[in-house]
Amino acid sequence: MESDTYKNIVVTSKQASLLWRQIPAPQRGEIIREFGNELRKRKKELAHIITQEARKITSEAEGEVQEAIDMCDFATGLSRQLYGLTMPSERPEHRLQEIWQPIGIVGCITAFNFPMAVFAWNFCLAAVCGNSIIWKPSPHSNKCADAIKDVWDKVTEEHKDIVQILKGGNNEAIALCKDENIPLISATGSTQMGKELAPLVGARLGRTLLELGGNNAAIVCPTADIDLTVKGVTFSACGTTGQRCTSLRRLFVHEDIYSEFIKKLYAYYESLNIGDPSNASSQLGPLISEQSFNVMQEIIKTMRSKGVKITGGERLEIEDPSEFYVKPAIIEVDRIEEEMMNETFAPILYVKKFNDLKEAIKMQNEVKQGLSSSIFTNDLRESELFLSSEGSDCGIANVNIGTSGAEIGGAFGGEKDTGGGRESGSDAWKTYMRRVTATVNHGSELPLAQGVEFDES
Ligand code: UN1
Repeated sequence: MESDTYKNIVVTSKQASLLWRQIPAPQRGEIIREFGNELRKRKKELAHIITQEARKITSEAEGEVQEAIDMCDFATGLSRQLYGLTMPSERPEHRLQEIWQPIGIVGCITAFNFPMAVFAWNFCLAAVCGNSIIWKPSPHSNKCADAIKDVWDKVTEEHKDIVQILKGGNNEAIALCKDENIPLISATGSTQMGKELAPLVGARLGRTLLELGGNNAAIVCPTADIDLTVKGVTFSACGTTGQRCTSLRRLFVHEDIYSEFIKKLYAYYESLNIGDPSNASSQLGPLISEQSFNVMQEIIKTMRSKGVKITGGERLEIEDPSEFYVKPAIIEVDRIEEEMMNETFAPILYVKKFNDLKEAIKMQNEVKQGLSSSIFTNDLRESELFLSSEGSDCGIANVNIGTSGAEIGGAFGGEKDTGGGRESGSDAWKTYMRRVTATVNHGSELPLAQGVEFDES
């Protein structure tokens, strides 16, 4: 894609990054702090836009803006902590150290389901590290992107251009991925999308940070607190109408507690309020599109033909007839079905019995994706096994909470088909910088490393 608009965006972003990177990091942090303060002031207004466009319930939409605010606070703190290590040099009067430098432009591709927070994960780190960002939001969340851009522009006239928005679809994503001006592409979306985009970036030896599909599982052990587990499971399976990459898709329940647990799970599902997401009592809004609904129905149809027990899954015409509200589905299976191996971006929860924890962990890990996982237990040995090298193979492993709803302080991302990237907290910032290893000789001799002799005279 070589349109003038695209070229302009890249040129503007590049120029903006050259100015921005000269600002000392703590001062960049100050500007990000102001961005966070402005988001705080406009939290309800921004959440409302999320609810209107992405159809998230009010509380989750506000939580999403909060996630962006938290990222600003995190980046402000980080602005004084972009530490480089100093290592002892083997040579006298030499210093060996790492210096972290900005990389330039970060290309950021985000999905509809976290239209502000995932941008904030990337932008706050990119910006505190001294980079600019070109953001391609999902076509389903352009208004959210405009609203965020508006907040940023109000915070800084001088550096407003470090945020550029590139609206569009596949072509725009492909253009970013192929563009040698963009050293890092951070992309959130399906595994299929990642597999299409990553080779384009790889072909020019660019860097990718991929946060792709999940197929998250939870294991419920005999000592689990059943009421807590039912709530944790339901929030993870039904929150955001099952449209989080961290949504719970598969549940393995120990046979000793299976019947008590499943009864309570059905009862809790029955009590859920499904309806207009701007209504304070709603817990599930509609699916994002008719296409999502159709995909969900296809899976349910296939599972029905297999004769398994399915509860829910049907459409509810409770509001605007153009929207797709569904009853979240529970599908009880006796064996691992092929459909469970794939991520369906809708509220479908497969439930299966187990009798041996190692077997449950094996089933949990036996999918291609590796994003999030949970165990519900009060047995220390079980939770420690789950967190050990023999346990969950995911990037996120939780004990006694569900698979979704991570805080920003930890690094976020997963293994295998999830793409291996890490965003948000911990040391994820390092992906947004280039590492310079510097050896400084402050003596008057030139000793060579490894004792090499070259010039004897
Ligand atoms: C996503 O669905 O892409 O952990 C991100 C969570 C949220 C982020 C989800 N904090 O569920």
